[in-house]
Amino acid sequence: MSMNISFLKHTHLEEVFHYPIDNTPDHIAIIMDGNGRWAQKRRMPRAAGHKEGLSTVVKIVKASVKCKVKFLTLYTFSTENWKRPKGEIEAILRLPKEFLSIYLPDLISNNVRIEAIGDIEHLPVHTREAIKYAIARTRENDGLQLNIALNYGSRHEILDSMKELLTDINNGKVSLEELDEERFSGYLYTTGMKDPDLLIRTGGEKRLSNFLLWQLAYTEFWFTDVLWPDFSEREFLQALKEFRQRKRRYGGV
Ligand code: V0D
Repeated sequence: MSMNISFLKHTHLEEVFHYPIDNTPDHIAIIMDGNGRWAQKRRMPRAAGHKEGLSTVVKIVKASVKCKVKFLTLYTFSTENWKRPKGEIEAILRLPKEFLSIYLPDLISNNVRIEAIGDIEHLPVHTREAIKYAIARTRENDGLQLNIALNYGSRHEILDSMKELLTDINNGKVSLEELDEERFSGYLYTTGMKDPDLLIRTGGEKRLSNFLLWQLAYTEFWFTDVLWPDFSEREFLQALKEFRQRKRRYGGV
């Protein structure tokens, strides 16, 4: 296999860990919590925690490429996050450009496709443009699909879908008889994606926080107290291992 793995070559994880790809979840969703607390513990501004969290994103994207994960959905910014201090919001919304200006070439050469879920139209221009550019530049890629959930809220997504669906029903494009779960799923932001097989939440909380409520109906949940900036390939592979064990157990019944 001759793919350019330039941004992987400094990690020698393949020598340290065994990367089994059987029973690997096709779709992993992650709530990357604990960045602010990580910084506060170090008497640093919360924004420093988000920036450190960006390095973890790089590591986990690399590991996902290696494990042949098909979809990785990262909850980067929720609709509720607008309640935070202005300075912190501004720092967070600079991260896409910061990340992409360094890693977009590597993502392209690793066949990663970037998608956004959520309302990106109401973001600052520099944030929106960086993401739109990355989506356009990676549209033809068919490796890992990296879904960035930003300005995302699940109830809002469901209502949005409902409004579109009702419009189509009013116009006679869809009839009530035809409406089933599959058809409704097609109206969500995750159109065409398989539902997540595994949800990871770091930072110790055990709730969904308005993330993918419909899509997580049958998903395995894996929680850790580790704060997102401290989360590593090791924990990620541990989550995958436990996922495989759960699958094997169900398979045995
Ligand atoms: C902040 C910790 C990657 C959690 C991780 C909404 C919150 C760092 C991206 C990103 C953020 C990656 C690719 C891309 C666009 C964005 C990101 C935000 C915040 C802004 F195309 N991490 N990350 N975007 N955090």
